[in-house]
Amino acid sequence: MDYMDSGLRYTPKSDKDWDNTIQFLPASDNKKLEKKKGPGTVGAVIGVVIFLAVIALMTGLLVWHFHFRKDVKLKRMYSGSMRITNQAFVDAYESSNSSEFKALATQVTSQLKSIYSKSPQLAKYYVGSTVQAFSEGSVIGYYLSEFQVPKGQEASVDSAMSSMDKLVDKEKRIRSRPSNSLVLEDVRSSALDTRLISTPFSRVLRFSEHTKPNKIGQIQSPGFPNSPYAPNTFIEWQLRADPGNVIKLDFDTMNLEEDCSNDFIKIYDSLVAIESSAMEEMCGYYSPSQPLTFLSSRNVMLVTMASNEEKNYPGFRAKISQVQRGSKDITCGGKLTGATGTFTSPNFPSYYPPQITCQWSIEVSPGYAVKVTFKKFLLSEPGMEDSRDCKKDYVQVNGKKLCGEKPDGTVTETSQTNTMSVEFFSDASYVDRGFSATYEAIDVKDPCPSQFQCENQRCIKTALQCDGWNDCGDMSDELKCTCKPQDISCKNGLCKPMFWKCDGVDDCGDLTDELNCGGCTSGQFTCKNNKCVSEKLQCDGTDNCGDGSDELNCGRGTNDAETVCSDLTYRCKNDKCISKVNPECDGEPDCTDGSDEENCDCGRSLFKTSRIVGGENTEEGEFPWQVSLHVKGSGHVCGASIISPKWLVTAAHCVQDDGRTRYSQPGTWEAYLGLHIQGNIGKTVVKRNLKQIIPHVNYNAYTYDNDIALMELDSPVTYSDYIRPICLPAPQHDFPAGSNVWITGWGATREGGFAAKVLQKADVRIINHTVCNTLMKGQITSRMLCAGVLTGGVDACQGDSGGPLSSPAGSRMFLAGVVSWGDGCARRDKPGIYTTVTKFRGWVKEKTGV
Ligand code: 4AZ
Repeated sequence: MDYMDSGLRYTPKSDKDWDNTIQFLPASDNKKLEKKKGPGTVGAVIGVVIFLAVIALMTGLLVWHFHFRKDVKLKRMYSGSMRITNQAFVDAYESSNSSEFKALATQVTSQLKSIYSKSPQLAKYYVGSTVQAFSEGSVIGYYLSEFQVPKGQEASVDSAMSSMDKLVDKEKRIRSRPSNSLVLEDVRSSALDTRLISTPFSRVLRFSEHTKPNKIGQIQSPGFPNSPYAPNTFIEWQLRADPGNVIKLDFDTMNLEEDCSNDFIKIYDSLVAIESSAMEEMCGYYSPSQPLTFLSSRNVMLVTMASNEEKNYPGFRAKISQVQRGSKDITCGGKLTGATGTFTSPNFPSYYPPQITCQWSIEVSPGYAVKVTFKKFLLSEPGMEDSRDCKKDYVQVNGKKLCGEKPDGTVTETSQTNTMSVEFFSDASYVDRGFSATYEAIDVKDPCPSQFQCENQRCIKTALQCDGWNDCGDMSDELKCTCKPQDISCKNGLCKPMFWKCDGVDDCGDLTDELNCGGCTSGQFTCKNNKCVSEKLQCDGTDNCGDGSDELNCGRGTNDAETVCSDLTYRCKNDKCISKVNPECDGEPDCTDGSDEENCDCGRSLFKTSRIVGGENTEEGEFPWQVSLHVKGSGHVCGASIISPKWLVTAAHCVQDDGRTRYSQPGTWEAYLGLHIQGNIGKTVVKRNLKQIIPHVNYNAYTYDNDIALMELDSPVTYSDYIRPICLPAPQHDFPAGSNVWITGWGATREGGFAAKVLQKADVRIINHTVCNTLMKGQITSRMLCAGVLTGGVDACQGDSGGPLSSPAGSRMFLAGVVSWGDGCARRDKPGIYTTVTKFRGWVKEKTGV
């Protein structure tokens, strides 16, 4: 049968089938294919040689397969804990050198082996276990188990380990137990943090401490505070307290590398690093102004610290003490009566302990209802940020569960009767700062007496309703408004203050407030000076507006059309003017002499930029032109910007003498370039003394007019990834109202607050000059520029002065302003005021040549 013709295909099933089905194609010339008869001995020798070669090859393969080839196996470590209920704790168990410890540890390891042997997945790969510690209750054992798992099998081993409790049950049932075997309960285990296995630590240190009643002990990273912590080091501190106590760990310094995948501290409610008992992981810098204390649920705690090769920071220091269970730090709940009151999660504003349950019963006078407002609400766990079902830590009010992180004061709950029950629950892993709440008795019929009641049940002053601000937090005070005559009536029903009209910012959200600005009719062009001219006169070569704005952006093709010079046009080196707005360093040669693309090695950083008050940490090198100006011996005082290898721009008010310090003298200062974190003077940082300071002669110390100064470094710096200049804008550079700009600095993170350690950035918008002058009661000169967020909350503050207001254009940043002054920080309707750099472009050139 011809298989091809029949359309069938044959799939061999066995070697035997092959034999039966092999067919040879008929040779076209049988003669040619016939074996030639040759000399017999030569053929035999060749045959023997080939045979021997095949045998040698097969032997080699067998030796390689059985002797050298190894399956790729991965070391997998699990940490765990178990309660041994038929043993009583003796003090000797605290020391791993004691014979008592060793005897019990041997029993635990042999029992673990027996447990693992009940699981086919585990038995195959099990290597061994070590007992790490014992603690009270009856006896709790902490262990590490090692497995060698073939690649790809990790998940099956993880899953078998996660059901350890079932294996323990199985063992209990199957085994004809010897009378002295251990009775185990609460057996828990989880894979050890991979960072601890994959990193080859060059040093591993272990400390143990038993706290004493009424005594405060201390733990700290080695070398603290004199030297940074060592690289590639893993350290653990096993902390114990007397039975009936819990451990309090109180950090006074916490300053590690920002990236937790490199250096981190992890705290456990256990004596081994078991994920299900992890309380918190920390890295980066924590401000000492915020308390940072942790409480364990029992009398043990483990603190671990790991560092990698690079970037070692000062480290940490923490006090350790024991707190009796039942003392006021850790108790919570109870009966609350009276018309108003407050209550908080235990240890607030620091972290609540794991495994705690609290219940408050609030009762107010009959006829009234209970209203609870959470002023602070921080109950987040890693990975649970978006969770709505509150499976981990939660607060339950009137049967409704609340969890996660909520903006201050936005969570309010009201009861139907004069009683309310509030429960708080924290599970075994991860803790947060918790909550603070107030309660009050309210009249159900009039829950917000003489106030406006928001949909989220908050009460706000009636005057705040329909004022343009979202005071309720849910916008309910700004909906269904009949606007006052002095307000803008947005099409979407919102009312906004009239002074926001035509400020370049879409305040209504539907652009109503930015329509018809300038009042020109259709067919007319609105000039920068608000004059109206016919659209036909645009780009006709004549300045019809009177300010040249109708002759801007008239270029066609690559080279922008040269035009009549005005205050708004860009002047090339050859004194020809072009109409393109902001042509400098935009990558396109616009001047016929190419001068608009000269000196353009500026304004670029390693990073694309995607709290200062309301800001966030910058990446290292994100704002490489930012400089920290230190007064020698007293630290950071002002910011500055690099404009060339030798020159910095700062604020004139930073360099004014006062009674005690001669700020005007170069010798007073040192400039830190390439700095990211105050105090961390790494390899990327360059410190320079100053050669001269040139404040603007017209600086007015009363009005802050002309608040700009230049600083010459004593020697030029070499640019690096962390040190680069910002672009100086041409005098005509346009920074339109509403455009986004960046403020950066190490200044205070709230009005009257502490300075930031890590360089902060915040995104704000340029505010219309007229609007700003109204808001700032006529104090804004043409040498000042306003930027901020009028709803408040984001601003430069004390210590940011002199630093840059960086404006993105294409892939570069231009120095739009110098941080100068403001009415407080981040206040509503009070923007930050900056020195307008464009007004001083000629002065900078004259003084520095840049
Ligand atoms: C200052 O004192 C300062 N909110 C800087 C900026 C602002 C306020 C104060 C703007 O350096």
